[in-house]
Amino acid sequence: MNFARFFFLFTCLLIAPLSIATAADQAKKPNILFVLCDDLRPDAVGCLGSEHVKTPRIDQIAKEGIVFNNSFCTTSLCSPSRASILTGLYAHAHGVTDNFTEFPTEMATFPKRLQDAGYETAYIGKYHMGEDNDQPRPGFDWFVTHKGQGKYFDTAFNINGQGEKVIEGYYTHVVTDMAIDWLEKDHADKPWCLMIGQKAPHSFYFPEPKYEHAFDDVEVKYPATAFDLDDNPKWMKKRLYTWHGIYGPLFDWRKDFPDDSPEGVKAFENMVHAYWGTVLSIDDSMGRLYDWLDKSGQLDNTVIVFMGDNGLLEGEHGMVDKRTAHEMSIRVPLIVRYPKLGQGKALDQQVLTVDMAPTLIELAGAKPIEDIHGQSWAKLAAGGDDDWRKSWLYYYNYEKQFPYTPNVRALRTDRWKFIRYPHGDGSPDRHMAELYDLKADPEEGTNLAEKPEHAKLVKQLRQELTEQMESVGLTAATDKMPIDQGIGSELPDEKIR
Ligand SMILES: [Ca+2]
Repeated sequence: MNFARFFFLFTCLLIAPLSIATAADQAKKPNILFVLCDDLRPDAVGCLGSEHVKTPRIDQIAKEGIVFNNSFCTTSLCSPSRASILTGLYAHAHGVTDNFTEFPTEMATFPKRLQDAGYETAYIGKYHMGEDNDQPRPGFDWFVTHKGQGKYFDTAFNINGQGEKVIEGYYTHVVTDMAIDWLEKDHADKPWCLMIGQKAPHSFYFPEPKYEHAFDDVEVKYPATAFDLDDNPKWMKKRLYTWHGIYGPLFDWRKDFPDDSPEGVKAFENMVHAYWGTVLSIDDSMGRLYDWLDKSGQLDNTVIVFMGDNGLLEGEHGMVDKRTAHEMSIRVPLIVRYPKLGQGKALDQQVLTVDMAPTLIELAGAKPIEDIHGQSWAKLAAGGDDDWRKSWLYYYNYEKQFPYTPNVRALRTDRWKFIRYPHGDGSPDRHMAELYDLKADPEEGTNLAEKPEHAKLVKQLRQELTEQMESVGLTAATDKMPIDQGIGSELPDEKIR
């Protein structure tokens, strides 16, 4: 045994008694309620910074739990990010690198590990890995989903593979009803893990009628960064007029496009109002779930996770949608309530989607998945962890179906963000790089990448990015990506919007 391995084992023995779930409290394994929202920006939640969206029930969970101030996705796209949450792996390793790839059924996931540890598991709602597949997936004893994106009203769900059946009503409440029905079943004294995949607040945004006009009086402007693109790579200006730009169709909220007139902001305002409206229903759902746990006496023995799968740009840098490495694209809300981890805390360390699987496995006392990229934040949350990561890799691969974002390889440290745009064929980068000082310039208004005084820093960050990539198995030889064919002006195929 080499010294490093000995030291690792020795350290494990030292910290084992502190671990949250030990053999002694098998009988009290916590339940897990994991609510995964779709495309939810942190600042569309009251307690996470929204001035206008009131979310008292989510705020209550945050007040009684832990708020992660710096929580990120490693790829800002629905299916890859969901697969990273389940596996603890980056997208190239689990293989779901776009929204059309089926999740590999043989892959180890945290729900499978929980099942092996005696948990009863369920998934209800939007799964969205495998566009046309609504059949049950391994790792879940109960499985309800639908094909594709689902609809805000009257979605055809498939319950345990029994066939499609339209369930009338508003999606957010329908899945909450189904979730509570499942919770009420007899679980034979087993601990349980329930994942709810909310559709909201994914485009196209349709609030339920009672919230349709909730924000009529709120003025929404394009963010200042939308008009400040001169020091950015040129692809960002090209994106302005596309499906993913603020002058484009805005998920049908603008009928005549492109429109870069000042009056055009009204369509943008309507879009944002509708997005916010869908979040209000999420808050109601969280309230019902919280109340059910409270009434059934299981509140404090349940790990409640409230999270988003990826971020969403709402006008920042002139963009809508996600995919890029900019802050609002990569930031995801993460709120966790589990009294054993503490109450009323806020953590500033950077945690990632790939950390969820190892964390929940540790909290459940289940068998770890080996060789994954994420790490459990249970110790960090319970009492701190001086060795926690200081930087990490973000990446995204160009999609020819959505040619509005280049290949992205980026490094985010606690202070800096460095973004590269590889061509895809090993030739020099396709676009100018970006560098932001996140402490001085959290909105990423000033690109410092070409400033001579930062040349040395750029070199260092470029090297650190290469090392971060290597740490997850990505080298010049193995990092395969499509050729960046540039920003397209055409609309995406109607079937995949
Ligand atoms: Ca998503």
